[in-house]
Amino acid sequence: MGTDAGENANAGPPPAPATATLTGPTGTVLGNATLTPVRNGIRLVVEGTGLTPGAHGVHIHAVGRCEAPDFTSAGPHWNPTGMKHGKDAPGGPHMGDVPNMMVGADGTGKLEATMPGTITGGASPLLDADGAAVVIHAAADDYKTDPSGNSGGRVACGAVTAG
Ligand SMILES: [Cu+2]
Ligand SMILES: [Zn+2]
Repeated sequence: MGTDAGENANAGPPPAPATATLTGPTGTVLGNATLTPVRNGIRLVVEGTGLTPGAHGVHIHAVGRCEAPDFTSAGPHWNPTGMKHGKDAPGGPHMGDVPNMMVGADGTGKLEATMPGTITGGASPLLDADGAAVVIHAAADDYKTDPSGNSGGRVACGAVTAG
């Protein structure tokens, strides 16, 4: 008591993460994602469960709409800079391209990556008028085949909600 707020004057609030709950074709929850603004971009953490073991392509898609069962409503990969798909492709990658998620025998996996861009604010934020979605694919992303790295169907989708 009696102290003022001066000790916190330089701290500011921690950046609020944006979040997504990923569901499958029948509405089962298959994971969650957090997107946190960091100094050099966006820190993405995706945790999956109930998935088939192996590598799964994961991307940020351009539209925050997840209509089962195929989730084509989420649109193409987030690509405000007009690039090709994949870090190993000439003219790549999309800003929404991130590494594959490795899923273990127990059906769970975790992906952590830092991607460029801003969640809100700036010239082309992730959360623009039509939002954005996190999508997990059935197969591995080969990091070079346009437009989606040959990663197969969309098995889980979650619209990103601002923090
Ligand atoms: Cu995708
Ligand atoms: Zn892509």
